[in-house]
Order: sequence, then C-alpha cells, then structure tokens
Amino acid sequence: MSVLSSLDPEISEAIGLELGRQREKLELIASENITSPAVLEAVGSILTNKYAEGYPGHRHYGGCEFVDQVENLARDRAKKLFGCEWANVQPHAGSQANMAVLFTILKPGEKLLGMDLAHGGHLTHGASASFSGKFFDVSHYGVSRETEMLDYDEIARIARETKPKLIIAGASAYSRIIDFKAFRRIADEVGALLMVDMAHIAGLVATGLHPTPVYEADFVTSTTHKTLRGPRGGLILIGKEKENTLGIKAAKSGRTRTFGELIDSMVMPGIQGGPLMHVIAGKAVAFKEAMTPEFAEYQARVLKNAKRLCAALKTGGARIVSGGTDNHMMLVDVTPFGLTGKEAELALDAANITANKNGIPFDTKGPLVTSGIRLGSPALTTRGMGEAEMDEVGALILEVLRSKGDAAVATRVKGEVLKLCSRFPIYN
Ligand code: DSN
Repeated sequence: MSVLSSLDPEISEAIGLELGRQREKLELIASENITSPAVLEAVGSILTNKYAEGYPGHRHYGGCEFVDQVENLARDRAKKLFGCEWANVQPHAGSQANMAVLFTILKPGEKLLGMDLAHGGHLTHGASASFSGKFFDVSHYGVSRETEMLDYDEIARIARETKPKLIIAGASAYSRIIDFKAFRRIADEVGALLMVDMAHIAGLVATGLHPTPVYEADFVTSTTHKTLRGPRGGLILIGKEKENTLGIKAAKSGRTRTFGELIDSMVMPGIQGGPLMHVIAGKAVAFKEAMTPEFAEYQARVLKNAKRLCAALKTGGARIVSGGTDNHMMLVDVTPFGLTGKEAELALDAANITANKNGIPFDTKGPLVTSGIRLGSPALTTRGMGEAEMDEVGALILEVLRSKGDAAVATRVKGEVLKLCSRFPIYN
C-alpha cells in the first residue's frame, strides 16, 4: 500500500488501523469472515475500471471480452458449487439479491410472508423500515415462545390465513437447521412461490453441512462473504430453471420467459446498472476455493467450534436462545448477567472481543439496546482456532460478562486476547 500511503495518508492510516483491529481482536460477528489473499487481489484488481452493463455476450459496452470470461467463470462455478441450473452473480449485496426476487415476483401491495426481524429474520424479509416492508403487504412468522425454534405448523397456519404470493425462508439470527422441505410443503399448500435467503449458511450448504434449499426453493439468494468467505456481494440461484408460473411473456416474441430471464432483467436494468466486475472476480475465486477439500474441512470446524463455544458458555451459566446451535452461530441472552445487549457489546469490545448486540425472541428491549448478543465461529475458525481455543474464548467472554464491564477485568482479558490472536495471525 506504499502508493496509497503517500497519496492519501488519511485513508491509508484508517486501513492500517482496521488491519490492526482485525489482527488483534477476536471477531465473533457471525456474518463476518476473513477472506483469502487471492480474493483480496481479485477485488483490488483493475477490473474495477470496466463498465459491463448487461450479461456475458450481451453487453451495452465494448471491450467486455475479458470481463465476460470472469462472469462466465463465476456463474459456472456458482452453479457447480450449489448444484443448480442458473445463477446471477451481479447483485451488489444480499439486499439487492432479495430486492431483485421480490420485485420480479410481487407487484406493489401483493402479499409476502417472511420471518420477523425481531425473531431473527432480515430487514429485507418484510421489515417495515425496508423497501420490502414499504412496497408489499407483509405478514410475519416467528419462533415458538417455548422452544425458541421455528414452528412449522404455526407457519403453515399463518400462510393459510394470509395466502402470500411469496414466502421467504432464511434468517440472520437463527441457530437451528431450517427445514426447507417443510417450507416447500407450506408454499405448495397455499400456492405461494418460495424464496430461501441462505446468506448466513451458504458455506455450510456448499459443503453439505446444512440441507440445501436449492431443490426446494423457487429462488435462492445469498451473500458471498459470510460462511462462504468470499468478497462482500450477493448471488441469486435457481435450482431448476423453468418457465415462470406468473405467465409473464417476452414483449416481442410472446414467449413465456423463464424465471432466470425475469430475474436477470430485474437485476439489470431493473435495480442495478453496471456490475462490479472486480467483485464478481472475487466471487469466482471464492467459489473455486469453496470446492476444495480444505474448505469442506474448514466448514466442519466452523460447526464444531460453534458447538464447543456454545457448550463453554452454557456450562458457565449463560442462557443460549433455543438451548444450542446446529450451525455457525448462537444467540446469548445476557439478561442473567444484569446486562443489556448494548452493554455486553461495549464491555466485550473493551476487552478486544467483537460481537454485536442482537434482539432475542420476544425481547422486551428495543433494537438499539436488546437483551442479547450474537456470536459466530466463522472468522476465528479461519484464523485456525479449534475447540481448545473455543473453551478459552468462552471463558474470556464469561469473565467479561460476569464483571459487567469492569475496566480492570477488560484490561486483563484484553491481554489474554492479544496473546491468543498472536498465536493465530492473519494477513502476515
Ligand atoms: N447484516 C447481516 C448480518 O449481520 O447478519 C445480514 O445481512
């Protein structure tokens, strides 16, 4: 970064400080990861210079022969990785992937059923502050009060009552296996289409460690930077490409267009302009990495580490929402420690442990305060940490939470965190 540091020392300094933060803090935010140097190189490449509105072979600009190669590789690898017939790798983020599907399927005012943000859903699954809640007639399902898990009978009941045109499955803060077959049955019963947002679990799905939604859902959306460990970005997949059941026809030929064609034209020109070709290259690299045995082994360790961290916290008296985890994350109710989620996040940060406050199901506190924190194992596992380190991390987290943010405890724990981080360096 020598050019940057002489040309723009302020930005260079901020990047340097962020690198230091990533190196010296324990990253437990469940949606973050540490991408490979190869992905970083692709994203930092000269591909950022190129405009390429359109799709490979059908661009609105000249000079696209090499970015066509990149996008074709990215699409082909995404299809191979997830075993599907169709892929669009252009969404700038998961929200744009979701927006493209919602705007393809639903007209303003039509009905959508998604998981409540307050129970672990995502903003774009119909939350009132998001486009998804503003444009459509939204109903929500949540988790059961008793089990804090999805109750498929209850989801079916809500679907029968509300008759949505589109059901969204998937979550940002749910630590259990999601039964996509059950969602398919519900969608079929009420005549709805099914979209699965697998952003959090995409790496687990890619390696067969979570049941795949690809053959159950009409559309699968994802980000590429969470468990999948690629660059920040979005992705849309269709398991079996078929004529759209909405009867939408091509203007000129009168032919009924496929769902893939409809999504392609909604992504561009519907909601985006030029694709970020440097990011698409990074996605292609990440998909290639995700097909390696090392990546499968990494995902297996992500699962083991999450279970071990969860067990360490439970043994130390923490209450885990739903009692455990089947994936890469867990939600911890911090009220037994006499803390809010916001206080816990700040106390942990002072000890060099990064997590995010998170509402827990039926939370009595608002989203800026919350009663919980969300913890995930993907980034620490990428650093090479294993189950022994999860015991250590669990003990450090408990020490901070029990101390209610005591400064001396934070300083002691920070010292331990620095030692742990130095044993598992990144970007050296
Ligand atoms: N913001 C992401 C998360 O943290 O889960 C979801 O997109």
